[in-house]
Amino acid sequence: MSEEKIEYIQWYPGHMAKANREIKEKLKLINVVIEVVDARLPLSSKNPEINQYTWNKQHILLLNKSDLADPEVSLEWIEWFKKNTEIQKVVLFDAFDRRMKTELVRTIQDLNVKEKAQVKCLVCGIPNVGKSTVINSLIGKKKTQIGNKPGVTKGQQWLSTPDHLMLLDTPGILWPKFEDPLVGLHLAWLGSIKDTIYEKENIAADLLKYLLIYYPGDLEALYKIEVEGKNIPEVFDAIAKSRGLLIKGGEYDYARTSVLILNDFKNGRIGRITLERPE
Ligand SMILES: Nc1nc2c(ncn2[C@@H]2O[C@H](COP(=O)(O)OP(=O)(O)OP(=O)(O)O)[C@@H](O)[C@H]2O)c(=O)[nH]1
Ligand SMILES: [Mg+2]
Repeated sequence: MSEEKIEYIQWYPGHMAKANREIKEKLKLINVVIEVVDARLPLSSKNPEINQYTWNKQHILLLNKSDLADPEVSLEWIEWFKKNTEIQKVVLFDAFDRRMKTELVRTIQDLNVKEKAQVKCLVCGIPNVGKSTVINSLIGKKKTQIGNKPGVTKGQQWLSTPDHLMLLDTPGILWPKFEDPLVGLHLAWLGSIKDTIYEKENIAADLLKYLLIYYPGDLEALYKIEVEGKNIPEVFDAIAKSRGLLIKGGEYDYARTSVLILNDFKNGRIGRITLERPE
């Protein structure tokens, strides 16, 4: 296993361009744009093209999955977005927390929009950040399909909430080119990119590199290993050994170990982790 290999990922399938066009067609109806990003990588998971939707709307940025993110770094990000962007409301959110849901409804109702009786909100963002889960939370029922992989929502759908909000659920959209290769890597970690288009061992090794720098204690606790003084291939071996992931002949099974590490991150089992910090 090489420590140096960096994978260059691009993913912009045709259905995303179509979803983008369909959102643009609906914009005239929309009062509020609720842009959902993942609090663990709030800049990489923010689609720059969404600025085209928001310039003449009320704009709420939800840093969702905050329960999986490092709480201290999340507060730094909230301050950063408030200082460096024009976004009206920047909100730390956990789609499974009812108190946060109540606060979000109040935030939406307090916005300066004309049609107060039935505020129409576009819920948008990249794949797998929790858009449909946020909608279920606002409705208080499981009305939309969710799943921890990209592309679960296939088409637009209007849904109404008991608080008289109209919410438009939309498919996750990425943008045609990630200028910075790190963005593609980050989105693979989040499960926002189809996992058949990249080499899992490289992506998992890159993730380990960051975890070893910022959260070595969490790795040690989850996998019951010691990382002190170990390089990435050695940590990989230690995890495979600890979990008994071997192939015939007694060698470590890197393929299964990679999937294990990537799934543990995606599902928040490693700990509360933020892998991107404000400068
Ligand atoms: N821990 C945690 N998990 C969440 C949260 N919100 C959503 N999830 C999980 O994230 C995964 C993706 O959720 P979805 O709501 O399907 O994401 P989406 O953005 O609608 O995804 P697409 O429709 O594929 O674009 C699911 O496994 C959810 O259970 C949250 O606040 N915290
Ligand atoms: Mg969805």
